[in-house]
Amino acid sequence: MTIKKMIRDRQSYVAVLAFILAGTLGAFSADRVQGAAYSSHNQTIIASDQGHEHHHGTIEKSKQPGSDQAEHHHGHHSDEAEDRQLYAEWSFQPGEAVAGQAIGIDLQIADAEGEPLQKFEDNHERKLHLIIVSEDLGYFDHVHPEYAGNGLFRQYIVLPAGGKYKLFADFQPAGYAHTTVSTTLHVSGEYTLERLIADQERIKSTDKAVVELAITELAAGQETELVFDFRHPKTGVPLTDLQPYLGAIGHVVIISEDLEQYLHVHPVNERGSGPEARFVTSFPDEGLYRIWGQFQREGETFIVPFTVKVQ
Ligand SMILES: [Cu+2]
Repeated sequence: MTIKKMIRDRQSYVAVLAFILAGTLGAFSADRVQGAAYSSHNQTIIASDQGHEHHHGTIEKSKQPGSDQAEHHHGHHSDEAEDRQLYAEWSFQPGEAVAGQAIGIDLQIADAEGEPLQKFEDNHERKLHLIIVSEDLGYFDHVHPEYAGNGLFRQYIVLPAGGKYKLFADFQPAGYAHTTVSTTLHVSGEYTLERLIADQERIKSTDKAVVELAITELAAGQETELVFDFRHPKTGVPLTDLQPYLGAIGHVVIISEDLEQYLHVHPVNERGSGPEARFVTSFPDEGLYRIWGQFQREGETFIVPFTVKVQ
């Protein structure tokens, strides 16, 4: 298991990380991370996995430039699934990101020899999914960078406050396994950190639905079922008019409090319209996790966040 890192150079702030998931078809996927040694500023990592809904992310601990330190945990067994290395390089413009101002994100993906990968499979109607969260998991965004060709994905974002943000990109180059890479972005500007606290009641209201989340088992390493139940926000009547969002009834992203674990989970039955949506996953370790369910109704998507404690 290894690491990751972050590097700063004169113009751009480049950080990279990656890891490998060697999954199995079972409920749990094993993952494995490999760090790449860096030299100057073009960094990278590797990744590949055969897992489907279970993506265990990893990230770097940022240290002083030059101090390579990273860590990863986790990795139960695994059939040694075929690992194909790839390199992912993040860069940000301007080099110093500022809250309230546009930040350009480039993610360049290349093969082990550094040749840009050209073709990416669609996964839920998109080639690449980019999730951005603040350090305290209070901020969440899910965007789909434009594919500019030649292995380059681009996205502009504006972040509301300063602080540390974690970015996770998941994608599948043709001929490779599904891969997740991540990095940390430091943004100048004021911010406050909220303490993450497990919900007492797993029920959230939005103007599209009142959503209740039932979880079968909150134990690390166990198969866990997440069942979202949708009611009309005014009448309380069970909703059956949920609409597909990116080809499925909903999408769930789960991130651990320490920002090390990233799970992107798709529904057991993609075609439903309510009043329930079921997802199966496995929390890799104990601790607090934030769960964001993304759904669509009346032509608009809505997000419901929950915080749970896994024993
Ligand atoms: Cu997405």
